[in-house]
Order: sequence, then C-alpha cells, then structure tokens
Amino acid sequence: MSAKQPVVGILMGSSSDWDVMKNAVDMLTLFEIPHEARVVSAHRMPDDMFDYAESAHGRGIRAIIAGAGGAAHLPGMLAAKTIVPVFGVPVPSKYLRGEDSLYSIVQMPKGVPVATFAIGEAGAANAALHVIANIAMTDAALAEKLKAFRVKQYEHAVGMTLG
Ligand code: RP5
Repeated sequence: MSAKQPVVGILMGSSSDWDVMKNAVDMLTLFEIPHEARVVSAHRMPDDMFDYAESAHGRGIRAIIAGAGGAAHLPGMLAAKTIVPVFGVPVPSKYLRGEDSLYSIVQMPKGVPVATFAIGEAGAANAALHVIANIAMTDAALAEKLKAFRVKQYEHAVGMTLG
C-alpha cells in the first residue's frame, strides 16, 4: 500500500487472485498513484464488501479495480453500492478458465456499469492503465509519464528481431 492517502482501491475475492491482481498494483506503483489492495470476498464477506463500497467515495477513493473468479459478483455488487467507477478484472478460474468470470462481470444490466477488462494479467494491468489515463486527463505530469510509457513500448516493439 502507498503511504499517501489512497485514491485507487484494488479489491479481490481471494488471496488466490493476487498473482493476477498484482499486475494492477505494480502498474499503479510504477506511476506512483497512491493505492490500497485488499481481499474482500463478495460471498464470504458481503458486509465488508458493502462497507468498503459505501465508504469509498468519502475516503477519497476515485476508482475501484475489482478482480474475482468464477461466479464473480464482486465488481457488480461494489458498483451497486457506490458511485465510484468500478473496473472489473475477470480472474481465470479452475474449470472454465475465466470465461465464467468474464461473463459474470461484463454482462451488467443497464444502469449500473462495470468497465470490464480482459481475463487475467493483461486485464489487471490494463485496468490500472485505464485508471491512470483518466487521472492523466487532469494531471499534466502524469500525462507526460503515460506518453513516455507508450514510447517505451514502441521502442520495444520496433526493436524486435525475428529468428
Ligand atoms: C472467488 O473465488 C475468488 O475471486 C477466486 O477467484 C475464486 C476462488 O477462491 P479461493 O477458493 O481460491 O479462495 O471468490
């Protein structure tokens, strides 16, 4: 967790989601965005989930990245209880490899959105990058960092060799 007041919350349904959700944490750390990460299980800790959602806005949380696997209720239920934007990350599951997680998160009924990302590590990293891009719209220094990040990716790709 960052020492500064967190503006982004990263929640996950289990410590078994950490290997995936760590990718969001690493990205926020790279861009020096104050954040907090917690396990809050929708079906095992429903009251804690509601407490988190209800207090998030008042505590200064401006985005929630929520990852879960299987019947992944966490992002949608958080979104139901807060106006803070929720970014959902489908975590790969044992039997359906995360297709269940994806459909559980992405198919929110009209009126309560969850912005849903790819299954797994890419989704977690991209959820963080999307949050960072949103913050960068009103933070010139962060926008420059994000541009530099893209340049680095370009340089990596353009330098690729075959064989
Ligand atoms: C979900 O169930 C979690 O998000 C996790 O992806 C999945 C399995 O949880 P554990 O049995 O590993 O704790 O709630």
